[in-house]
Amino acid sequence: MGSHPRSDSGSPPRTLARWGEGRRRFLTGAGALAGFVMGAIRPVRGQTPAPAAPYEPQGFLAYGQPSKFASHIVRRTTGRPTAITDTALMTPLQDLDGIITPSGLHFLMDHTNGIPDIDPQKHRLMVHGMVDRPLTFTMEELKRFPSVSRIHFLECNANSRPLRGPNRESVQLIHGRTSCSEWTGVLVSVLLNECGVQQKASWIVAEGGESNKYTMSIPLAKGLEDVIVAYAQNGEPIRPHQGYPLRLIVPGSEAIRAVKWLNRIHVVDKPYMAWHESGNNADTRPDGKGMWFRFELGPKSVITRPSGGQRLPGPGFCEITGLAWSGGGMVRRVDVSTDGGRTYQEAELQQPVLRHAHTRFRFPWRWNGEEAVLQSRCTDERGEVQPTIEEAAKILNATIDYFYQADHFNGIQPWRVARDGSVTNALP
Ligand SMILES: Nc1nc2c(c(=O)[nH]1)N[C@H]1C(S)=C(S)[C@@H](COP(=O)(O)O)O[C@H]1N2
Ligand SMILES: [Mo]
Repeated sequence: MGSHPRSDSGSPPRTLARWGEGRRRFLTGAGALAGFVMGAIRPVRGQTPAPAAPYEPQGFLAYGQPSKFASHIVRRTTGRPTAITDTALMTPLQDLDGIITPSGLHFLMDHTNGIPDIDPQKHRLMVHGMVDRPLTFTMEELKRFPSVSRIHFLECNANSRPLRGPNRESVQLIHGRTSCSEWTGVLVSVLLNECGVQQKASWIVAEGGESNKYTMSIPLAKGLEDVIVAYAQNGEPIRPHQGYPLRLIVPGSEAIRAVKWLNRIHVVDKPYMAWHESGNNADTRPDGKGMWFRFELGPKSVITRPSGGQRLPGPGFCEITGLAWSGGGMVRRVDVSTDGGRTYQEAELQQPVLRHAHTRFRFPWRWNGEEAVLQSRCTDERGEVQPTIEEAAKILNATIDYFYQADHFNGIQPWRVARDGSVTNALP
């Protein structure tokens, strides 16, 4: 520790240019080896491609950036925030592969007037209320506890609404309020064990560090089951927009519960009706009762490629792929239809399939050049099946034009492939 090989040897730090040279030499060597093994791709003298111009400014090496040719892959907004939301940026699901959303593309929903700029040295998490020993933790103290790293999706209650009107053509702008990350932190159960929860406690109330004290109630049983006080996302500290330095992750639950900039857990014996939660619990069920404190998201899936706004270059093989998830646990199967739901066939699931995580599905398809309607249907480990648009409307007591009022919408999304290869939202 402390010694620095470059200053010991007295040689100057290697420059970007030198690093580039070294790397090109290495690749030439590897290329030659591959040519030997593969036979067919042995480079012929005079035909090797000219070396590419040096990559970008040195500044990019401190923290890597995507290729400038991938600069179109960004979060986007419909430009019309929901009533109590100041910022709504959606994940470009159509441009992503696998199940992990890069942190810089994680969707963003804030009910704040700006992102709090929190110094982790000064940040504290207070756990108090119906406990034997109220405690306050620094970030350093939290990191001394046994940690977990788990892959979980977040999905905003307001995702996938409305399905009609302008800006409803791409999977990003309709369904992009969901993302999936590896979250690292301490289980709430570990912290509560430290504090000693009292017999009569039944809820926890979590509070965020913004000026408006964003507050959410969560059943104690869920808190003890699998809720995480997370400090890292995809291997690095959680980013400021996602809750730096601390946020709650409530697996399988509507993301509104995942309190960012977490600074307080209050152990209580009844839920609060805090301002942010009451505003988001206003839907009514078909029997006319209010749908208070729905947490769990239903089984859901969407085809991300091909999807709205894309174009197939021509008939022939075309893999259909997308994401499935469920608040009910693991995805058990995904079925894909290429005829608007008349017939379905089972898709392949990318392994491992994880609880409360996005699950990638793939389906081999040969497009014959005729009009086709592509859609997917998720079944979760409890056997619950993703509803059609019409079924979802019934469950949520919403007319199809009225989805804007319906949270937790998980109806099946159809995409129409026209004969010219263009893909559009197939909802009328
Ligand atoms: N402190 C705080 N936590 C919050 C919010 C907020 O405004 N403040 N928004 C919630 C909502 S509605 C959603 S959908 C998720 C979004 O998380 P993300 O912005 O990291 O995607 O955070 C939730 N947690
Ligand atoms: Mo949300």
